[in-house]
This record gives sequence, C-alpha cells and structure tokens, in this order.
Amino acid sequence: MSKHLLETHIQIQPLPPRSHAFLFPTQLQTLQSRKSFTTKKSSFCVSLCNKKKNSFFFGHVSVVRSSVTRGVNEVEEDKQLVVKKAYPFLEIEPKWQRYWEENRTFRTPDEIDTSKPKFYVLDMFPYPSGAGLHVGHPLGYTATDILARFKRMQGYNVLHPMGWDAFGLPAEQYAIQTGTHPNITTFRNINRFRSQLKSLGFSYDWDREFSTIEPEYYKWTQWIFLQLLKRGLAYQAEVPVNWCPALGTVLANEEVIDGVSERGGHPVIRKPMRQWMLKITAYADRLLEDLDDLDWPESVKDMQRNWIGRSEGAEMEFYVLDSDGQERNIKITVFTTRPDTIFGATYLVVAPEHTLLPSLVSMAQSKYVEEYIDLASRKSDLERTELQKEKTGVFSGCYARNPANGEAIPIWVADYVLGSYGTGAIMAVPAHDTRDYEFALKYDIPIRWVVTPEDKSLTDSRSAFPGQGLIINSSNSMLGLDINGLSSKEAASKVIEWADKTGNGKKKVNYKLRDWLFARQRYWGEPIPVIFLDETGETIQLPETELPLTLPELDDFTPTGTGEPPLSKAVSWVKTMDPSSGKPATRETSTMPQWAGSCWYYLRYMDPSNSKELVDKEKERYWSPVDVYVGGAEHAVLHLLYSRFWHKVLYDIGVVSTKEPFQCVINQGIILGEVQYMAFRGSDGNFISADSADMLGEANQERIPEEKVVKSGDSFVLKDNPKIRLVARAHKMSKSRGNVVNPDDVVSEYGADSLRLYEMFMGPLRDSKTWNTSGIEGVHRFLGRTWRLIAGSPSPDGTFRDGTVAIDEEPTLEQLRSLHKCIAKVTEEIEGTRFNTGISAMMEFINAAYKWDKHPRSIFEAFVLLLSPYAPHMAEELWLRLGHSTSLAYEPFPKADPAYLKDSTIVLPVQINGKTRGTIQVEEACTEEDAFKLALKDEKLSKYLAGKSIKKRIYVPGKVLNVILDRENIKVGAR
Ligand code: ANZ
Repeated sequence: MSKHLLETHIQIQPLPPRSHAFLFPTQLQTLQSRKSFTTKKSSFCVSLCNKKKNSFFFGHVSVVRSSVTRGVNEVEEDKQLVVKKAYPFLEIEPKWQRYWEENRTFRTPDEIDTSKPKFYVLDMFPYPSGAGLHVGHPLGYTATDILARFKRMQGYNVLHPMGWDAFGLPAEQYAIQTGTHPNITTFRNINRFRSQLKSLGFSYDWDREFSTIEPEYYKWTQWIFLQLLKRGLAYQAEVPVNWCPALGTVLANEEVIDGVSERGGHPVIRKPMRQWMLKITAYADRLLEDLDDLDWPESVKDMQRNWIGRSEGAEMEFYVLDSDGQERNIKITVFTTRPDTIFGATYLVVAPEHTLLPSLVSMAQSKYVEEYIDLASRKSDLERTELQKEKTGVFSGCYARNPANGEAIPIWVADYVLGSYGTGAIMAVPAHDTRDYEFALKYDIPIRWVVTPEDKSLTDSRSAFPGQGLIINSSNSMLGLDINGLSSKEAASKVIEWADKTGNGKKKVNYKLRDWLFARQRYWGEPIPVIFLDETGETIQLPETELPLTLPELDDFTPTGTGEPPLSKAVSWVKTMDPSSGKPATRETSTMPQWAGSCWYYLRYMDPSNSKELVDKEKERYWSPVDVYVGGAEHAVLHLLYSRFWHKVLYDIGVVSTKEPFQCVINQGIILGEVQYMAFRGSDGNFISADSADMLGEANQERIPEEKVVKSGDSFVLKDNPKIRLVARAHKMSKSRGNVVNPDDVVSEYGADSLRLYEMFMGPLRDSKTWNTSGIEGVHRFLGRTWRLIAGSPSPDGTFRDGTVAIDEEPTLEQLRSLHKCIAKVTEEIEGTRFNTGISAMMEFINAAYKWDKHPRSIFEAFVLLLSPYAPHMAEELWLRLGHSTSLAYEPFPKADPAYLKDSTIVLPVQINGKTRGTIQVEEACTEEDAFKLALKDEKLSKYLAGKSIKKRIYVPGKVLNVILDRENIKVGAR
C-alpha cells in the first residue's frame, strides 16, 4: 500500500459569521476570543466549524510555524494549517466500495442453497426527490445494513435490495414549471440517490434494483389491477371527491389538510366525479384480525385498528310520523353501538346531507334547514366532529316513533352527525352520550337516564354517563320489551334479538374504513389498463397480453383544469380499438395513485427480471415474508394498509404463500436539527430569563452560540450570567431554517463509517434525536483510536503506516475476557436492534485495549469482525492488514465463549487455623501468593495475620485460603 498523506488545507481567513475555531488539546480555546495563541507543540487538534454552512474540519494539525501570535482574522497571510484525518478514510472508503462493486460481494444469487435459513431485510424504498438524500435516510438504512451484514456473517442467505418509488406529483409539477420531462428528472434524481447510497457503503444487492416507472415493473402493477377488477374488487363509482382547482386534480383524503391541499396549500372542494375505487372494505376484518400476530410497534397496530375502525352494534328502524302522529311510509335507519340505551333515545338526528331529509322537513322549517345545510357543506368532517366545538342544529319540523316505547320524538338536523358514517342518522341518547347531552341542554330536549353505574357514587345528573351499567326505566309491556335490571351487555343482546323478531332492526358491524379512491387526474403514474367502447361506453379490461400499457410521451403536462386528466391530450394514444372486437374505443386517462407501485415492490425484489410472472412461486415461498421492514412512522397507516390489502388478494389468488407481507416493522425516529439556544430580551433591551418571557414573540428572541451556554440542573443558562435561563429547541431539519445537514458533507469531512456509526450512536433507533456535530467527532475519534491500535499511529510526518501493529501472540485471560464480553454484548444488541449500546460496548473494549502492552492478532481479528457491520470500510481495510486477502463480508460472526463471560472476581473465604475469619475479593484465577497478600492487606484479617509466623497455607483456588499459624502465635494471640 502506498504511503499517502491525507491533508486538507484550511483557509480560515476571513472567518465567516457564526464560525468558530477551537484548538485542543490543553483545553478548549476559541481562537476568536483569544487574540494570540502560542504553543511549543508542533501539532495539535483544530476543529473549525461554520455552523451556517454546516462544514467541519477536524483532525491533527501541524502548524507550519510553531507559534500563532495573532488572532484568527490575521492568520491567513502567513500560515496554512494542514489537517490530517484521524485515519485515511478518504482512501479506504472509495477503495472498498469499488471492491464490493467489482466483486459483486453482496449479490444474492438467483439460485441459492435453500437449505440455509433466509433473512429478508428491507428499507421502505425512497421517492428520489430533487433534494437528494438527507441525514434522516441513512438512519434506517444503516440499521438494516447492520442487520444484513450481521446475518450474512451468521450464515443466512440475505436479501437486502434497494429501488425507487418513482411515480408521483413532484416530478410532474417540475415538468409543468420547466418543461423537463418527468422521465429525465426522475432518472437524474435516481442517479444521484444511488451514488449517495453507494458512498455510504450499504450492502445492497444492486443487481436487483428497479424503479416503479419501468414498464417491466408496472406491467405487473397493471396485472394486479386486472386481477382486482376480475374479482369485483375494483369498480367505478360517482363519488364526491376532493377536487383541487389549482392543482387540477382530485386528492385523497390524506392529501387534504384543513380544507387545503397538503402540497401547495390550495383550497379543496367536494365535487362528485366518476372514479376508480378499490374495495379494501371487503378485507376489513382480515386486515384487523391478522394484525394480532405481527411483530409491529403497538402504536402502528393501533393506528391501523383505528383507521379500520370496527364498531359492533345494531341498525334500528324509526318510523317517521305525519302531523297527526300516524306512521308514514318512511323510516329512518340509525346505527348505534348502544342498543341497550334505546329507551333513552329522546330525539333523532339526521346528517345535513342525508338523502331522506327533503322528504322530512316541514314547510315551516324548510328555510332554516336549507340555510343550515349550506353552512354545514362548507365545513370539513374534522371540524364538524370536533368534540370541543359547540353543537349546532335545526329542528326538521317532523317526528319519528321510538320503536321500543312508542314515543314520538323530534327529528333534528345537526352537523355533528356525518353523512358518510353508519347510516348518516342516529338515535340521540342525551343521558349517555356527551355530544347528545350538550345538544339536548342547548335545545331543551328531555334527558332520560336509562343506565345506572354499578358504582352509585358515579351517578351525576350534571353530565352524561357514557359507561356501561345496569339498565333502568326501560320496559314497555305493550311492545314486548323489558330490559330493566340487565347489564348493558345483556340488554344490548336482548334488544337486538327483539328488534330482529319484530322487524325493528338487526345486528350490524360498521367500519370507518372506506373504499380506496384509486385514480388520479395526473400524467406521471401507471396507466389504468381499461378501455371504454365508443359505441356503448362499456368498460373493457385489456387482455393481459396487452400489458404493459405504456405511458405515452407527452410534451404538455399541464392539467386540463376541467378534471379531464392530462393524458386526454395524448389523442393518438387515447383513441384505440378493442383488441378482441376491433371496435373503436377510448382509453382510461386517469392514472393510478402513487401508492400503487409501492404496494407490492417487496415481492419483485425476490425475482426482479421475471417476464412471465410477477414472482416465481418457489422464490416467493423461500423469501416470504419480509423479516424486517424499516421505515418512517408516516407510513404507519396507508402504505402498510394498502400493501397488506394487495398482499391478501394475491394470497387469495395463489400468487403469494403468506397471509402477511411484513413480519416485523420498525419505525426509525426522526433526526431533528442541532439544538438551538434562544435568549429573550425585555423591553429595555436586556436579557431576561426564559421563565418570564413566555409571552414574547420571535422578534425578541436571539440565538446564543453553544459556547456561551452552560447547563444548570435541567436547564440551560448564559455562561456569563447564569440567572438568564435559555430555551433549548430542536427543529425538524428544513431548508427554511437552514438547519439541514447534508450527508455528502459529513462523508467528505469524517467518512461514511463515522456517519453510519454516529447515526447509530445518537440514541435508540426508534427514538427521535437531535443532530449534534460534536457527537460525530466523538465517534470519529473512536474510529481513529481503533485504527491506531491495530494499524499503528501515523509517522511523525503525518503519513499513515502500512500493515498492522498486531502480533502473533497468545492472548491473556484478561484480553480474552474483554473480547468475549464485547462479542456477547454486540451480538445481543444487534439482535435486539439496540445498535447504540452495541457501539458503547465496542468503545469500552477499545478503551480497555489501550491499556494493553501487547496486541494479539487473534483478539483484533475478532474485534474487526464485530465492528464490520457498523463501519464496514475500516473493518475491511483492517482485516486485510491483519493478513487476509478476501472480504470479511461472509466470515463467521464471532461467538462469545461463556467461559470468558463469568464475572472474573469471586469472594474467597479466608480461614485462620480452619476457622473462617473473613473474605477477600480475588480474581478467580488468582495465585496463592496473591490471595495471601490480599488477606494481609484486609483490615479484619490482618489482625490475625500481621507479624505472625505461618506454619503452612492451604489454598483451594476459587474455594478457600486456609492459613495455619505456628502454635507459638496462638499462645501470643490468646494472651
Ligand atoms: C346511541 C348511543 C347511545 C350512542 C350512547 C353512543 C352512546 P363508533 O364507536 O364511532 O362507531 N353515530 C352513529 N353514526 C354516526 C354518524 N354518522 N355521525 C356521528 N355519530 C354517529 O360510534 C357509534 C356511535 O356514534 C353510535 O352509537 C351513534 O351514537 C353515533 F349512550 O347511538 B350511538
């Protein structure tokens, strides 16, 4: 290996604003604050940081002149600081990345030995945005890479692929603004992402890479759509959709926040349109039940459960009455989860959009009802159902009969009841439902208590009692229903049974889950493989032989603004003919939503170039399910629910062999920007403590540099005025805050291994954490120490040496103990995905090893293997230097030997003339001489031993030390 001086010339003049240079090692010194600095040392450390640009230099510095006598602002003319990195990562990292690429080290062959166990570890594939990777990406990717490397070394066949979720709105909007075809933008972004990921040394099998926009891939997305269509799981419906006039498209509910589009913040209105829908509701029960067996975060499972929102209850019929109190031929069906409270239903509510409403409203009330309907149509469902919101409503002028007691009760219109849930109508029970209670009080409607709490002390007529209890006031012998004295549960069953018998209602399960709106009026998505006959309008599925139906080239991507998708501009593509009858036809011009491509990509990685099938059955059987799936919590509901739905359909048609796609899901936390310290100034311009500054706005805040801040208890205060408490905040990284850390910069300053190690060391994988540049310096130092311990310190001229300083020598017991403890801990922590504590164990080992005189090769070989999943470049290089000629990627991961894990010290009883007089703490393998010396030093035992002549010593290692004194001593002692 050639000697290579890795040096960086730092120009530190003029220092940009908010930059600081620190000199080590004597003590931290800020060059800016010290006007002169002298040192006799020819080298020291410098850290120069420019927080604004997030650039950092760190390493040993040789000062060209031996003293710095002027301040930083004057340094430029006469000195250059040469920074050497802690170890030669700039050379090592590209070298090993090349090696892995050329040797296809991480390729998972197509034909594998299936008798070996498998491990499929997957990252949620990224959308290749124009911004490139941010430091949040490598958090999950490093975790999965550690697992992949670890399992490979444990003899598993590992599938660890990467690809691109590449259809979507941003590329299309960019095309609209710049005229650059989304294809071009997308491929440019993919290339950037790929090279960034490669620079981080992830062990992906790049031979399996694909993107969702490749026709060879989306052919199968379209094929799945056809299977859904064949099974009645895809259908067209006229549905009220979120129409965004500015974007010229329909948005999914989750793309609309507070009445405006999530992207761009444009107003969104409800408009009925013909849409493709997927019948996910048909799978609601299975999607719910199968959650139980998954090793997913409970919070994610709960979010899915709530999203599916299963409610068991009953539908009950209430006949509408005419002005004479006679039953009309109209009935209102309500959905209730509390049939036990039916005797307490003192009014009905129908949603403002209820279809029966026009036939209910009395002449006198129609004006008020119309006004109310108009008002309600301008509110979102969320606003309408907010609990805190004051309830509003209007009387319809009409009554209905309560089927349980025959009473005529008023029908109201109120927007706290939604048209889209249940039947859009409720029986209101003010005594036992908080919303109904508020409403009844406001509009003076009777409140009747029909459930009493079993614990009488809970009875309180000033609020609703929504709990279960014992039923009272609930009997009508004429109508044949008596539930008094029953528990809520028993009463509910009895009411349902009675309703079923008398035709007044039936048992009913409801779901919050709605069918999936599966069409977008956009260009950059998968075409839907369907045509419409011009003559009859009949919908025809394209035969599978016609797939892929490729997206036509288009120059004008702008939405038509009428709701007609941009694809309608590709006239020669749109006008087609039915391949079976030859009749003229028109293609579907809506495309699939971005969710489609990500619904099944994990299956394609198992067999990425199969042109005959979506995935080969045998390969699927071997690799399914994904063992560990890591990604952001933002995908807890939709992506994971949609892909589970498609997976279950594929299971039903025999394409996949497992009921669930992802056995274990892990959500990595968010990385927040560096902590910022803010001080507040009062009206007189002086700093005031944050406690008394709560009401002050942004304008009175001032950012304080970290070096002027100290911690005091749980708070942060100004160093030179500790009475002034500061507010410490970490914000989500964003361009506008200027707190984005670019992984490329970190890689060039510290190396990919440092970045990987740091991201794992920041804290538990699942937690949110704040970026801290001194933290990365810490792990970089650890890697430097490791390097020096195994490869040796650099020469005085700063060049890194070849080879290793490890020697062929038998390790000592102490060394073996340190190593095996480290192996045990690192293994346990990787298996438990507690990567941060695994790193701590390696740091402890290196600290211990620094005290050793000799460095046996076998100990360091094992350590390098332990380190390799975390810092693979350095580990490969050290492995080579330790005398190996091939990659360590498939070397067996070291196994801890339990013999070295036992606590090394024991409590040894010490006897004097056969009588136990005390104990000493000794190393288990301690010699007799050492044990005796320790006994002499022990305060209690020394009383018996000091100055005595010893006849003999009986030592049973690990058991006892018995000291037999001369008889003469005994006499002396007795006196
Ligand atoms: C009578 C009753 C008495 C109710 C009682 C509750 C407590 P979940 O669990 O969410 O399914 N409800 C039914 N349809 C509604 C709609 N479209 N908009 C708003 N509220 C609606 O809730 C079901 C309960 O919510 C139903 O049970 C109904 O009120 C109300 F002591 O009926 B209940």
